[in-house]
This record gives sequence, C-alpha cells and structure tokens, in this order.
Amino acid sequence: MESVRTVCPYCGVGCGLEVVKGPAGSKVRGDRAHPSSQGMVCVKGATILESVDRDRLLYPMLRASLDAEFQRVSWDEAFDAIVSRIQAVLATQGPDGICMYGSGQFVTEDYYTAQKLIKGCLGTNNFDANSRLCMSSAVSGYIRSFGSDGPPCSYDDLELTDCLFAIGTNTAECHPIVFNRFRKHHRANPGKVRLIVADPRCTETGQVADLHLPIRPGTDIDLLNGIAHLLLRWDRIDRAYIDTHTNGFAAYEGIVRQYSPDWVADRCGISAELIETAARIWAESDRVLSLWSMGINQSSEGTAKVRSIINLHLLTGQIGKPGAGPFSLTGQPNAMGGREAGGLSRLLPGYRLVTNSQHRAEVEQFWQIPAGRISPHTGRSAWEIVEGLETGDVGLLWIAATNPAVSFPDLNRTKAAFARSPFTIYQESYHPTETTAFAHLLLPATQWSEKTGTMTNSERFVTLSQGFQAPPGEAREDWAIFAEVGRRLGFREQFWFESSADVYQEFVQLTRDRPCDMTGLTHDRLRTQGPLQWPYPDSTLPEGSQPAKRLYTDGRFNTADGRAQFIAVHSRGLAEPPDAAYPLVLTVGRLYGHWHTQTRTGRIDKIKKMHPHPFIEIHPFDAVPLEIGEGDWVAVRSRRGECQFRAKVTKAIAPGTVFVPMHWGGLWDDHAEANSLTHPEACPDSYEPELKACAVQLAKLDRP
Ligand SMILES: Nc1nc2c(c(=O)[nH]1)N[C@H]1C(S)=C(S)[C@@H](COP(=O)(O)OP(=O)(O)OC[C@H]3O[C@@H](n4cnc5c(=O)[nH]c(N)nc54)[C@H](O)[C@@H]3O)O[C@H]1N2
Ligand SMILES: Nc1nc2c(c(=O)[nH]1)N[C@H]1C(S)=C(S)[C@@H](COP(=O)(O)OP(=O)(O)OC[C@H]3O[C@@H](n4cnc5c(=O)[nH]c(N)nc54)[C@H](O)[C@@H]3O)O[C@H]1N2
Ligand code: SF4
Ligand SMILES: [Mo]
Repeated sequence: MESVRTVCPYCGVGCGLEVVKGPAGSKVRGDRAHPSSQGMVCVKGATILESVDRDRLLYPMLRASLDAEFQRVSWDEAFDAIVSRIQAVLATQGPDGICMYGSGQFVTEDYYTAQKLIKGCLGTNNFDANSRLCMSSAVSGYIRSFGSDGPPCSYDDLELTDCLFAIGTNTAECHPIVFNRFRKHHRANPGKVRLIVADPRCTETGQVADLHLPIRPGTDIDLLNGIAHLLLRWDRIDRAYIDTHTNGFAAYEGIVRQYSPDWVADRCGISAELIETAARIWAESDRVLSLWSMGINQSSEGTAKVRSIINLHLLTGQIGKPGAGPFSLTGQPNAMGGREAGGLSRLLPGYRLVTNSQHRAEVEQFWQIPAGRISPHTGRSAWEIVEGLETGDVGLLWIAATNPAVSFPDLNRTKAAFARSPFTIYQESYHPTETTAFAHLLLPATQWSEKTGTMTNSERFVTLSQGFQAPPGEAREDWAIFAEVGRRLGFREQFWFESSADVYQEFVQLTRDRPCDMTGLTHDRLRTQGPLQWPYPDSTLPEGSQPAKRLYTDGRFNTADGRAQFIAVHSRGLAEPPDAAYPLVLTVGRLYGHWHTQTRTGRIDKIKKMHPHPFIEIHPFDAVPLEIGEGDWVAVRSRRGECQFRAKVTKAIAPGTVFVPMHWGGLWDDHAEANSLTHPEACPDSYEPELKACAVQLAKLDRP
C-alpha cells in the first residue's frame, strides 16, 4: 500500500491528511506527523474523497451568449478565445478593462502565476479574490498596527494560554481542530484556563465558554474599548511595553477613558457585570490569546475592529510570548498563501504593496518586464468589479475557484451585473455551479488530489498538497492555464515553468528579506521534511531546524521606527442599522458540516444528513409577537430581497438578531440565498463588505 501526505483543502486550520491507496481504492486519515493537527481531522476532512469524482467539469465549453447552449471546444480553441478577447479589451478599454477574481482555494503557485500575468504582463491590478470577503480586514489591521501583514502566533499557543478570548468566531464549528487543541487544555485546567466568547449567537463555541458575551452585532469596538477602560482604571496595563514598543497611546487612552461599563453595557446590549468579568479575566491572566474571524472582519469597520483587538494586546504586552497574541484565523485553506503571493488588488508578491514605488520596481525587475508596467493604482476590489460591470468599464471577467453567484453580497444586484458582462471566463472543478449560468467560457480545473502545490495555514505552516490521482477529462491546473495564456500573449520567458515546483522556486525568491521570507522552502524539502513554518530564509538555517514560532518576540515591528501603532477610534456601528420598517439584524454564517456553497459537501450523504435544510434562528422574544413557532415557514425581507426559511426558535441567539446559514445557493434551494438579503457597504480601509449584518423584517408564511 502506498501512502501520500497532503493537506486538507477546506479550512485554514490546514490539517495534515494521509491518503492511503489500497486495492479497494484510496482512504484518507489524519496525518499524525503534521505539527498543526497531530492526526486530528473533522468531518469535512474525513469525507473529502467522496466528493472529488462527482459532477465534474470535464472539458472546455464555450457559448456566444448567456442564453445559448454550451458547446464543447478544444483547449486550443479555448485559449484562442481568451487571447483574442484579452487583445480586444486591451485595444479598446486598456488593461483596466480586464478583471480576475480568484480564490483562497488556489495553491500558492496558482496565485503567483495569476499575479505575474495580470499585474505584471497585462499591467492592471484588477486581481481580487474571495479573500476580500474574508480576511482582508485582518490584513489591513495588521499592516496598519504592525507595519506589515502576518498573524504573529502559533497553534502551540492554544495549549499555553490562560485565557482564550474568542471574538466573532465560531471556532468549534469552523476551525474545529484549532478548537480541539484548546479544549483539551481548557478541560485539563478547569478554572485556571478560561474561555471568553463574544458573539451574538451562543454557538457550540459559546456553549463551553466560561463567559459568553452575547453582544449586539457591530458593537465589538465598544466592548473592546470598554475592556481597555477597566484595565486602565485598575492599572493592569504594561507601561514598560507601551513606552518601549508602541506609538499613539495617549490618544487611545483619551478615547477609552470615555467607555465606562454602563455606557458599554447599553451599547452592546449586555450587563455591565459581564463586561467587568471579561476585563477581570484579562487582568488576571498572565497570557491572553485572542482569536477572531468573520464576526470581526466582515464589517463596515472591520479594520478598526481588528486594530481594537490588537490595541488590547499592546496595552497589556500580550504579544510575542508563548500563549499570547492577537491571532486571526484564516478561513480558506490557502488565504495565507494568497497574501504571500500578492493575491489582492493592492498587494504584490512578498508582502508588497502596489502603491509603493520601490516595491513595484523590485517586482518589475525580477519579472523582467518594462519599468512602469505595474500600475501604481490599487485595482478593483470584489464589489468594484460589480460596479465596473454596471458602468461598462469591465470588458472581460475571469473567475476561478469561487462561486460568487452565491457568496457575493446583494446577490440580485450582483447577478444583474454579471449578466451584463461582455465576456466571462469561469475556471471550475464542478459543473454546474450557480456561477456557471453567467459564464461564456468554462475551463475545467484540476482540484485537490489531482494537483500539487503549497498551502499556508493560519499559523504560517506551509504544507505541500500533493496530487495522487489523474485528473478527470481534460482538466488542467489553474497555474498551468494562466501560464499558457501568458505564453500565447507573447510572454514566453516569463512563463517558463514546466511544473508547479518551478513556479514555487521562482516565487520564493520574491520573499527574500521580506517578513514572509520563505527562500529556504522548495517542493522537495517540503516533501521530505514535511510542513515548515515561515519565516524560513535559506541562509541561516541548518537542515531540519525551525526558526521562530512567533513573530515580534523582540517587540520590534515592521513600521519605520519599529514601534506598533495604537488606533484610537469610536465605533460607527452598523452600516444598515435596524429601524421601524426593518427591525431585526440578520447575521449570516456557517454550519459545522457544510463548506460554503456546497460544491463538495452538498454531494456527501453523511453531511447532507447532518444539515438537511436551511433554517432561521429567532429568539422567542422576537418570534412570539409574530406568532412564529418552531418549524413554521418565515419570509425574511431586506431592502434588497426576500428569502423563506423554517424557523428555529431558540434562546441561543441575542434578541433582535436572527441567523441563517450561507450554504444554500440557488441550485440547492429555491428560496434560501442568504446573500439576496445582504448589502455591499464595506470597510473604507479593507473594502471588506459587511456580510455579517443587514436589517430585515420577518413575517409568518402559510406554507406546508
Ligand atoms: N464548517 C465550516 N467551516 C469553515 C467554513 C465553512 O464554510 N464551513 N469556511 C471557512 C471560511 S472561508 C471562513 S472565513 C471561516 C469563518 O469562520 P467563522 O468566522 O467562525 O464563521 P461564521 O459563522 O461566518 O461567523 C462567526 C460568528 O460571527 C458571529 N457574529 C456575527 N456578527 C458579529 C458581530 O458583530 N460581532 C461578533 N463578535 N460576532 C459576530 C456570528 O454569530 C457567528 O457565530 O470558516 C472556515 N471554516
Ligand atoms: N453573507 C455571507 N456571505 C459570505 C460569507 C459570510 O459569512 N456571509 N463568507 C464569505 C467568505 S469568508 C468566503 S471565503 C466566501 C466563500 O465563497 P466561495 O468562494 O464562492 O465558495 P466556495 O463554495 O468555497 O467556492 C469555491 C469554488 O472553487 C471550486 N474549486 C475547488 N478547488 C478548486 C481548484 O483547485 N481550482 C478551481 N478552479 N476551482 C476549485 C469549488 O468547486 C467551488 O465551486 O463567501 C463569502 N460570502
Ligand atoms: S479542521 Fe479544517 S483543515 Fe482540519 S480537517 Fe476540518 S476542515 Fe480540514
Ligand atoms: Mo472565508
């Protein structure tokens, strides 16, 4: 029997998988040698193999218009169609008429090749990814507070902390193995190791917390400033750390002095005692580790929320030491690799920025393209692609490894814009998805198990995701498709790669002396040594050694003067607060078994049984006046759309807030597209839309 070590292609925990190939087919199990997951897997990783051979897109397919039937074409014809479209748009609209929308489910090699093609060769920064809807607030928060991106902690900290402060994250269901690692430590040390959960829902994470803070959606900054207020009042802060390693403390102090517990209690909709208890636990804990994800990032003030978490860690010196630090959990398996490779419209490879002239020059030289080719302007963010389609400024849209006809905000408007696209390429593994309806050209992509490349998880471990079976039909690797288009556009030297190992070898050179230095990594090394954590420079490290587990252990940050920056902000609240007409706040999130738009998990029986249909969680306080009982059908309306769900009446959600899962797009349910309700208002710094909150009204429906 042959076995292959690889990584789970679902969430950013990045669990190691071992695929054992036997006479009766392949089986998958947790890889005990993987440092991040130590042999553990959740139901998604354990069942991944069941989905890979179902309903695959096998051949390139083309059609002249969205109402025509797709016709199978050869790859040659497909490439001709792409190249002639690109040339036509370049001639009529210029490079900024072209947009690519990619995904944290790319391997780093896919991401890198796409950056070289779009930003380098074509000269537009219109490459964005679904990470815009996901972790872009974490990126801008880290950049602004620390001078560069990069989650500073390790999963080992989960087992070393005295207090896990989980805010806006349902870690138990969405990052289950991270949560398992903490829970073992938590269970073994009752009363000594504590869990605080701040979330309007009492999720599985909240259920085992020592303290659950069911705050109103959008009031995180009030809560965080309120905790800081008490720490200051009690003088439980680290003045030496503040003086030596930070800037901006005085302004911050001025702001948080205004956040008395009573004021905060009123804003957050919880008691002042709960806030005092939370602050007390912070004050008593030698080591505090904060975790966050979408309850923080997906907000019209996402960057400010992230920075307010970081503020608390700077205030108390809780960073750069074991068991402590502000730790963003990345959602997708390789959103981290996307950041490293420059996979958002303002980034360039190696944690560089398109607006920095030196960064542009370095990359242009390395790519051997003319000086000035990389545009100095930030490209279109995800929602700006929709706006560009509406105004006719986008002439070619290329979507890969994501399903925006389910996952974008304000879906009715999104779909209307997609329907206007002059030409849309959709590069996917499955057929159909909801986005297929908006494509002119379909390109079949290999996926996990059929492609080899690297992925970086939340704690900066890079794992080689190894292919172990042949792709179906004519599917090709994403990076190979981008490279072939590049060659056919005349950039032969730039796209010399014959394998993803070649791509990786080139890419890591662009990380030299950058915060995410990975120059010591190669596919071969990752294959023989297993996963390795960056920074991993090639110079100083003897074979097999591992550099620092944590960033900022010396208190030096990546800002000009080496100091971290406090931000002093008041909360602005929700972009669309509830009012008399739309009195409730809808929040949209995830369930343990399903992955996003169900392309994979919707094809796995065990998971379908686990979560048979969508539903809406309503507090009895809101359900009773509307005569809504358990299992009743409910119409949910926002200013943009309407959905229908069965009611789940529960006290596990804060009154005034309702919850629906994001997983049921149009192909799985006619009436449950959560994003037909949401709006696109976004954080001014990260451009991440407020997918976590919009105002809705409910009505009971007569439906069997
Ligand atoms: N099972 C499963 N796991 C996944 C995924 C999946 O699809 N399924 N997707 C992966 C991806 S890409 C991501 S991004 C992560 C997401 O992981 P999480 O962020 O943990 O998941 P969500 O359910 O989107 O949102 C988390 C919580 O935010 C809360 N929340 C909403 N509004 C607010 C607010 O204003 N303040 C606070 N404090 N909390 C709020 C919600 O009630 C919800 O419980 O999961 C990853 N893991
Ligand atoms: N209201 C609301 N909306 C949300 C969210 C929310 O919490 N609330 N969460 C947002 C977040 S955080 C995220 S990450 C997005 C996720 O939203 P999407 O990215 O739209 O969701 P997925 O279903 O993961 O889509 C990934 C697609 O990539 C395909 N695929 C898998 N592997 C490969 C590959 O190697 N190559 C290619 N070409 N294709 C591949 C899969 O078949 C699948 O169709 O949704 C966002 N939308
Ligand atoms: S926790 Fe995440 S990475 Fe680990 S098996 Fe589950 S889905 Fe995969
Ligand atoms: Mo995400």
